[in-house]
Amino acid sequence: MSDLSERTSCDATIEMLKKAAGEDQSTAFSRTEQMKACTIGESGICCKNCAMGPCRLTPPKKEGEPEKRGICGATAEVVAARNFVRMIAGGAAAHSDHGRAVAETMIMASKGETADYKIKDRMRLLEIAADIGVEVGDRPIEEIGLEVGEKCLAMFGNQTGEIEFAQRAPEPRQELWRKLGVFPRGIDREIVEVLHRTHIGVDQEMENIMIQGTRCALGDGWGGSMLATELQDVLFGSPKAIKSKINLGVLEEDQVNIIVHGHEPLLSEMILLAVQNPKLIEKAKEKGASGINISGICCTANEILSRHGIPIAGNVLQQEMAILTGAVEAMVVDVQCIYQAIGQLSQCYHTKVITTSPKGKMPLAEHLEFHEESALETAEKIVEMAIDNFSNRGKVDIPKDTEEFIGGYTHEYINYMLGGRFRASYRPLNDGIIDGRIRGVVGVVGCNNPRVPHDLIHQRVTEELVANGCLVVMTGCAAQSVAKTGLMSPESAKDKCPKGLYEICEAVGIPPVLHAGSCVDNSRILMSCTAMVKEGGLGKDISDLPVAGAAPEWMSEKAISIGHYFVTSGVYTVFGVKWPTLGSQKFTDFLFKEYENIYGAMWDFESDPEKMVGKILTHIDKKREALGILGKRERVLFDMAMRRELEIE
Ligand code: SF4
Ligand code: MSK
Repeated sequence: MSDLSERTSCDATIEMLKKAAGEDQSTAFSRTEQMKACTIGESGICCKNCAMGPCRLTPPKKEGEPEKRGICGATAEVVAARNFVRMIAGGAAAHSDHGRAVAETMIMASKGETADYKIKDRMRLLEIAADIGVEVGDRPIEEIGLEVGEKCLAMFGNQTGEIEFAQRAPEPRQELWRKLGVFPRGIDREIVEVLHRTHIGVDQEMENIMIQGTRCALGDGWGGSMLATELQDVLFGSPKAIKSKINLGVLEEDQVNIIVHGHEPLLSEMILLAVQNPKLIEKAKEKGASGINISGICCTANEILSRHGIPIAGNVLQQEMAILTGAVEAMVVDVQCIYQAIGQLSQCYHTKVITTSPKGKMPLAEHLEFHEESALETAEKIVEMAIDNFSNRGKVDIPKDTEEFIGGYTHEYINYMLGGRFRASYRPLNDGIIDGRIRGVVGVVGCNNPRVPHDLIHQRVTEELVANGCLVVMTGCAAQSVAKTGLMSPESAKDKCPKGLYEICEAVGIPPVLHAGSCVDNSRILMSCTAMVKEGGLGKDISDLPVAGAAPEWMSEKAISIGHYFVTSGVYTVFGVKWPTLGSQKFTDFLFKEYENIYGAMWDFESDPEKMVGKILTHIDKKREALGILGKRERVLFDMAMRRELEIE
């Protein structure tokens, strides 16, 4: 493989990549070098929606040459739009099906059909009930929980009307969605309609295709993802700022190591309970281990971090690295972002990969199906399997690297931190933005992608945003990349921020980069933007705020869905790595330029991290100027020297 320091900024990952090379194992990093991306496919102009194709609509090579059309006559912009909205539908389906599982569990818990799940955060439930029109009165909590659960489940199947959670958005945004005909009706309906409209011979106008793409994405952000986040808070407790640590060094050499990986906390919460069972701890000791150690990968990690402070072993590109340590007895997976490669890799080490969802099986893994009625029992069986596997360990190589950080910043918790318990309010944040101490707020989210240096792009973008006075809110694997830098510790504010941002961080006791949770928790960022608008002084709609979104290392369809609901909710959003519509200039211009006239926000693409920050700051300053709060300010260019000795202005 090429120089490993150019592939990742994570030393633990480099150590494991060297081990993989020495033991002749392939990883996503090495396979990336062998698999060249198809340039026509990656630019969005290959259509395989029917068996007359695939049709590859490459642009004309010479001026005057006619544009290529598909066999059905489809133009490049229509093919690019169809492919793009199918990505949105894939992402929305993944997030929303996760939400459906949580709603179903909530109903079961409220009916007493499962002893393992209970309503944990009553206050949160009452707030949600009020928001979606469920009467509270003096009804028993389970009755309220049941009605809230049923109403949330109905949001999937509604054929008409409006998804209630979307009615939380600022009024002008809702009015715009109604005027444009993009207000989401039912989560499932919008996904199905994307698939229908993009079938051969249906919707042949890019603008109209995007109406449905937008309705589908909004059904994710303000529907499926939002209800997943909200009901998880009710069932497992709302996150609060909590200290933890990250990287492969969280694995323990003398303990049974269990990694939970995937997305839904329904499973990982039960594994957490199971590892506390004294009988199982005793059994682990009988097998020669000193205890049982649990850690997470990907968004499952973010879920149990935010609520319990459980350490994170790594992000999506580290799932193979964890197995390569030889120290993982079981990697327990459910859905999304689980590489099929870990089944194969586990055959060469002792790790048991255990699939648990009927929706996600894998060759060379053991399948132990997880059902809500017997959740804890299954979790205990899984823990026992891991304990039994401890004696099968071979050589163990655990990298030493770990970094401490603080996670658990929800929209509600930020509100509380800013204003205090009895006067929770976004006022200090809005005032900080108005008086220029905070330049703007940026949500940096999304995955890792081995096509770009792992972690490094996230870290560069975030460091420079902070150095330029922006408060950064992060989710997903992006948050895990930056947790490794120390920027998620309050102490970092002194060395990394300009004076104004530092003063606010210090007064409130927050780091300049806030870990806000998992991919579905991007809905928390929508609620934070809404709260900023409602607090006043920064315009009337989300599109007036000096805020932006970015996904510098994205790879999944979910990221496209997230980006699209950010943009159409009014947040300028820029993606890195590659952009999946570049084969059609017309469609790309529609998203990158025309969207600003329609939604007050647009998509953008920039693979260079420094230029990405430049675009974000330009956008934020444009919004500040429109609000009449633009102070003169030079951009801090974040070079290597600065990285070494950034001082307070
Ligand atoms: Fe080709 Fe049209 Fe079929 Fe797509 S739908 S594969 S463009 S013929
Ligand atoms: S896990 S969707 S790689 S963020 Fe949510 Fe990470 Fe992206 Fe999966």
